[in-house]
Amino acid sequence: AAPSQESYKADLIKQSMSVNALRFGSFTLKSGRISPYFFNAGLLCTGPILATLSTAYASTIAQALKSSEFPAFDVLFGPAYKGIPFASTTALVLHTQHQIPIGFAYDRKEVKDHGEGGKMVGVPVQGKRVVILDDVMTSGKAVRGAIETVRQHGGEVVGVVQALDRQEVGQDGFSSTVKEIEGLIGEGRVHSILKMRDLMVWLEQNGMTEELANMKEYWNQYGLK
Ligand code: OMP
Repeated sequence: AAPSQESYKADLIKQSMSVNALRFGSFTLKSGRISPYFFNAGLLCTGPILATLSTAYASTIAQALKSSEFPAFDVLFGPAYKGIPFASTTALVLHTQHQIPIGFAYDRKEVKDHGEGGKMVGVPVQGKRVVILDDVMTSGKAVRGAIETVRQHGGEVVGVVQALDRQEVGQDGFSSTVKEIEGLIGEGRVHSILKMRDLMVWLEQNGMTEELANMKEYWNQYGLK
């Protein structure tokens, strides 16, 4: 049976910290904001961590299907590069733990002009319902690119699942990135394994008071109102 939500969230936080994929300190983001934490999914690269992460992605997707927030879909799309291994292992876990049979696909950053050619690899998305698997969303720039790629190849994007939702307001200081993306693909169609709030709960439960204080300060400035 699939593990409960709370256990896979705590497992993912602990294991991410153990390989420095989740760090607390001071980091400058793409947006220029100075963040007290940073999540680098590119370091989630051991067998045990892939097992935890894919189980968590698969459980998040299975719940979204169960609640009907995601419709039944055909293809899981993992944008290059970080999305590629995660989409493949998540497709595997959806099959082994949830009996949900889906294909997976990914794109190339460089278009191939020989051999089979093209930008897409894996199960064709043409005429298919597609869920995009993402790592972190801040301004939504990366995920907007992935939505565009799937649409250009004739697929319908029916969901986005991300590892971490930073729950930040956009550059205008009001809008939420998740709401903006849901404006493109439908309400309730963006789900995440972890939210910034989950990290704060974990810090509190584990007595990391200084890190928690910095997180609260950042939340007051850039968190969803
Ligand atoms: P957007 O494209 O602005 O949504 O930002 C997502 C990207 O920001 C990720 O793909 C990373 O390149 C980077 N990022 C992280 O990986 N982890 C973080 O905790 C924060 C960021 C970021 O720079 O905002």
